[in-house]
Amino acid sequence: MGMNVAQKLIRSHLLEGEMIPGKDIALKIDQTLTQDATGTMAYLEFEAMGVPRVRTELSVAYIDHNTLQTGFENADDHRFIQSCAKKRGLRFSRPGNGICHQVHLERFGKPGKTLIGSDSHTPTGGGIGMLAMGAGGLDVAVAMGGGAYHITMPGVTLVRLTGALSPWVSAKDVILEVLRRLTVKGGVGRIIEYGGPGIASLTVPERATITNMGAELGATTSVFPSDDVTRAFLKAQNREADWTELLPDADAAYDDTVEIELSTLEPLAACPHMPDNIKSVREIGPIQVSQVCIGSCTNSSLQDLLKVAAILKNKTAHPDVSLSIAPGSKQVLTMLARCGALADLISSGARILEAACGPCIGMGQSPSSGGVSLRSFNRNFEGRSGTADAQVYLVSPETAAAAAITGVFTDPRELGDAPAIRLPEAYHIDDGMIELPASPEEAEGVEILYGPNIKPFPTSGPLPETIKAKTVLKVGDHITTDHIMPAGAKILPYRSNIPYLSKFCFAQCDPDFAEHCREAGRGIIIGGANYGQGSSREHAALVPLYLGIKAVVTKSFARIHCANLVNAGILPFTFTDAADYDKIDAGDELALENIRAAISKASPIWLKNITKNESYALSCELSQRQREILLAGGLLRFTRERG
Ligand code: MIC
Ligand code: SF4
Repeated sequence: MGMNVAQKLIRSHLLEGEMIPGKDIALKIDQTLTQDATGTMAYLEFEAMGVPRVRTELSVAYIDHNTLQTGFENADDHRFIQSCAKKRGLRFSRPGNGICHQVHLERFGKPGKTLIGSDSHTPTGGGIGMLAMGAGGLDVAVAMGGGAYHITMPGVTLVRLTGALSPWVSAKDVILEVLRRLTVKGGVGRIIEYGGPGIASLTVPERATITNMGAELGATTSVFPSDDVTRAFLKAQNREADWTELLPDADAAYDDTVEIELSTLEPLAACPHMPDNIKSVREIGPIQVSQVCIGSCTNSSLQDLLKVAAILKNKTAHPDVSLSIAPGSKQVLTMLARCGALADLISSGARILEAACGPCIGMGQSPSSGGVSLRSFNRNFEGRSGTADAQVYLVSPETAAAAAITGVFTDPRELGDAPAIRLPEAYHIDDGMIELPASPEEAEGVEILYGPNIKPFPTSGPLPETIKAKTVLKVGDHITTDHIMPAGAKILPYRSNIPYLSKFCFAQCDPDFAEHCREAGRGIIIGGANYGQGSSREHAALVPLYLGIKAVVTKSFARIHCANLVNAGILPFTFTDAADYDKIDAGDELALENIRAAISKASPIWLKNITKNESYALSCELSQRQREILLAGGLLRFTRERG
């Protein structure tokens, strides 16, 4: 039987395992990327591994998240990452050069290659036929050292596109429609592959919007074939030599199929506070808007911002709307400036931000109290914007720009003719902000520059025989990593200072969580379904580890967070019978007995509730390697022991 694109990418990188959905597989990783909010930890871990130089085809360290410098911390972290990159053989994308996913797509991504990145939106690279996946910092550090990346072989869902988008309807509306149908956990254990005659009408930036926000489905990744559209994009980036064709076989099979006729789509929005809470803009009606933010790795391409500039041309943002625009990269910003579109944006009153993540991660532009903010971003989790009671809607750049003019939610189709945008035959190429590493000889003399904000990170010891601990927290379904370890301008500067970060752990769910953990000495967390969705930040595992969390027992986990827990040495179990979740209360004394033996022999595991004198069967869907990692006390110890 023929193969689909996802299977071809996996087959060509398979180091261990069988390509049977659900089985553990090990993949060779060609490229890695990090950003600064997760990168400091990834490089500290890489240093702890003692590997002198990266062993990938290409590794890039980007600075794009922590760009607001209200103290020395972020600047010190940038300098630390820059010195690591220089010494260890990575390219360094300087602050101002753009958002990692946008720049990687423009300048480095290659069809047919594998990429892992310490950021959950790494699947953006799937827009040009890469197998690009988000991972925890330690997994990226291991891959930089030449190690394999271990995942569960996913099933492959085909999203078959037919027809073409109507005017004013865009790629963002396609992924919002997929989210509406599949929900934020519908992609778990799957790769979402796009195909069908409709894909020919989608440009690479449009495809990248779709694969980028596929992260919100919980999918392992999303991918488009590499075809003539991909070739044209790479040619315009002066990289035609990087193109290879990658198409599904004519008789390729898929585990399931979703059909979308593009012409039937209309402008959509993800309503507060989940990316799958989808309504049509029409249905939402003309509610008042106080802020519009355009940008983020989902919608900050030249194509997006040319459209926005055309919509805003000769208009002024509504007096009640604060409009900000963050271009995705220096390339995008330079080209907007050269063609005059930047002047149109500036004259409209848009507050032009640097080419970085900015408001998407709460680095500034927090909305007013209770404010309605329309954003072209990918996540609208409660509080993520920095304003606890803000109402954040995720929309296309077109819908965002329409509201910026009218001051209310507006279906952009009411604005008349849609702007006609032509993509350039050739992008402006200037890689001057990418610093090359030192040669192996020169590298010896390069010093790694640690700032005073960099503190040692916690590690766990070998797994004990028995764990007795209190339920220090019980939470419901869909807990995101933003709940576990919030981000934002005030906290992000401490991503290399776990003791300080620990004060904010779970603050939204229980403001005294850190205090309770300290009093209890050690603890177990009880969670609902899809626990740990969202970001790849391993801080959501390292901080709980620091606070003494030994196990997390849930109805189900999000993929990357579950792997991060194992890497940190925290036990991730699920209830065999989800109804047992209801039987445990916060404060209950729990015990896991003979747990070492159970993990090593893969024998049944029971959670004893000492307070209630009950026991519950637990499931442990871990690979043999993950069991060994847990026995060793985390991936770092495991890697050191195995060399
Ligand atoms: C995000 O969008 O939540 C982030 C910030 O990019 C994270 C990474 C991080 O927490 O640093 C992600 O998506 O992985
Ligand atoms: Fe940056 Fe936002 Fe993209 Fe995360 S989702 S990488 S914070 S732009």
